[in-house]
Amino acid sequence: MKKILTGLKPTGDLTLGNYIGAISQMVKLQDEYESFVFVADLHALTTYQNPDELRQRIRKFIAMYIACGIDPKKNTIYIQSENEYLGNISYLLECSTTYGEASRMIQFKEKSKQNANFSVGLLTYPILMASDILYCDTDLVPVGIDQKQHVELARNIAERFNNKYGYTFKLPEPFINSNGQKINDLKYPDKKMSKSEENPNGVISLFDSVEDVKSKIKKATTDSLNNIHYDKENQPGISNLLNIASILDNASIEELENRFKGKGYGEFKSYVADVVGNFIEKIQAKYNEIINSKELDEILDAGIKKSRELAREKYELMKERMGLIR
Ligand code: ATP
Ligand code: LTN
Repeated sequence: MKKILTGLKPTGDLTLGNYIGAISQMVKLQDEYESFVFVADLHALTTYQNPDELRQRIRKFIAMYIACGIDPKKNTIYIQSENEYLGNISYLLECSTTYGEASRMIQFKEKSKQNANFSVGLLTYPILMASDILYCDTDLVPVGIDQKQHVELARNIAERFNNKYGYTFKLPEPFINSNGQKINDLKYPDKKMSKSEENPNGVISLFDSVEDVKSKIKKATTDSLNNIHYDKENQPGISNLLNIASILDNASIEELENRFKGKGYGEFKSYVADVVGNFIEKIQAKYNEIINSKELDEILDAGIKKSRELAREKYELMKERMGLIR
């Protein structure tokens, strides 16, 4: 059976963008693939995280994954930092990655510009991500479009390692949701909806109250064309809302355009607010059932056991291939 894997970093509360870009794709594919989902807590540390908040957020992530439909019976669910082999694998992969390659990553270029005191971890971040992907022979990596370049780097590193040392890694591929690709901020619809965004008005957190969600959608930035039409260039706000509703309500964009032909933005926004509100209500009910359950720890124990075994095997193989044996 082929394998899929994805991780999300606990730098803030999970957003609707995270759900659409990564989590919902895993839910869709979990019946056909052997699936791995984790909390990328090591990746969160490239910027300072308050330790108490981080600890709580990690558990919330796991419970929310399950509430969103990630089935613990079909997925290996774990916390990245509990697998100590990943850091070791990462160092060995760093030695097969050039500085030029790492510093050309778009995310590194953007984030290093935002903060002159960026950590070295920001540069090596995609190589740790390559370890996450390569240690268990992942075939497909469901991610949002912003992570595509990192998955491609993982593939290049794997290929180079295989050429130097003999076949060790399967070559992974990114899997991008062709429909939504990227959910944008409701206030600034040219910008990605992001969990570490400081202004909460344009971001739908999966933990927002239903009232807040509806109010944010009703206040979303639109345009003055008064036409419910998918046109990312000229109508980015309306296109974003069409994307969101289309995915959550399982309707095509064309279907929605036809349904709201000649209708006003107020009516359309009310519809989108109901769709998202119902979704949030449903997942939060499930989340509240599991967040304090013992079952959550059992799931994590089983998940990390399997993940560590696979990582240990791959680490030993890498060492052998590289001459790190007695
Ligand atoms: P940060 O604000 O800290 O950069 P983020 O909200 O961008 O966080 P990540 O943890 O970097 O989230 O991303 C987790 C997954 O969710 C990745 O696969 C990413 O591509 C996807 N994702 C994040 N935001 C969006 C979005 N707005 N639309 C679609 N996919 C998204
Ligand atoms: N960098 C990713 C999180 C992440 C990831 C991974 C995603 C870490 N390791 C492996 C897919 C596969 C992000 O979304 N910011």
